[in-house]
Amino acid sequence: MTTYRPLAKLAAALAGAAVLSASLSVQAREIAVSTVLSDAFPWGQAAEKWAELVEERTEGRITMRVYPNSQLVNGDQTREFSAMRSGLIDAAVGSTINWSPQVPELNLFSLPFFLPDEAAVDAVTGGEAGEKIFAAIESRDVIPLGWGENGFRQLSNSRGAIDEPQDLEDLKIRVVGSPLFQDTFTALGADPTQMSWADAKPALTTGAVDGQENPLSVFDVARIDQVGQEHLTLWNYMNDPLIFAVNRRVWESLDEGDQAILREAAVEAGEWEMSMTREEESERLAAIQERGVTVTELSDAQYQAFVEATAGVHDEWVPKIGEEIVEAARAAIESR
Ligand code: X2X
Repeated sequence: MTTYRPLAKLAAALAGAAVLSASLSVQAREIAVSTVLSDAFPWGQAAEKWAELVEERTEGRITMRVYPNSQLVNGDQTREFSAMRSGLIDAAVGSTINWSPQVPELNLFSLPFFLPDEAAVDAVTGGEAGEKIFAAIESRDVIPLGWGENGFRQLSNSRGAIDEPQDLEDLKIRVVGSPLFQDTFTALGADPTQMSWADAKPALTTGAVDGQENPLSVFDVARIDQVGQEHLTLWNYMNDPLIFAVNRRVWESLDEGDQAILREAAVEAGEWEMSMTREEESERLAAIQERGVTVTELSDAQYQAFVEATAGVHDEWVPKIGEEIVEAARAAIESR
């Protein structure tokens, strides 16, 4: 019997090596996905959904690990696109606002009072303008795969109800670090201050700023009412779509099958997140009102006064966005 022992050992060693090499060959490829908001928010949930679908459909070959709170860019959300372009981060579910300093075409969505409703947003993202915007992103070494939605942005402040541009006079408003926002709030007579989301809540808490603008889901989940923001104006002045995207080199390292899985999963995760976000809007508004926040809605005439006050922002920004994209978007909105 003893003569068999070395053989048995050898067999065991070989079996062990086989198991080891099999496990190495199926070792998961990891892709780092950046987001600004965590999965407490629909935005972070969109990224998690993407990761879940990809993991499932690649049978664990690809793991997409989500890094929320802009941590891969040290909190500086307006550097997310450059970091993805250079390959410092592999992928992101990002906001059109945060990427607009590097992709001027994305300012389309931030043009004040340009997109009147959800159908308009869908007509733009789903049509020729959306294709041109995806081409603009791709020309900068990032592959866009699908759309999601942070939502229509509403205005809050600690001072009083706002229903006309004059009410914004000299109010310090926290805005994202994107130049168009500086122009919009300056045109409205406010005093805009650019800062990251990470700095926004502390600035609201100390009263360093009087107001901010964000979608209802963000106001609700981040409990912006708890930092003195008692007045909320529903003015739907712009929509902030999200884009699922991957760095070009990472994309090209995947085979066609996995590329298709990533793309389809992004489209599905985006559709799932958008319909959830839209359905939840009215409940969120009710919850915000129950916490004692005064909600102001605008009459047509009041809305028009804001449109007129910001008309100059369009004159300034349409050429930077590109006339063709703006025209394609306008046509899509009209025929929605
Ligand atoms: O910073 C913001 O306001 C946020 C969270 O909405 C974005 O990242 C655009």
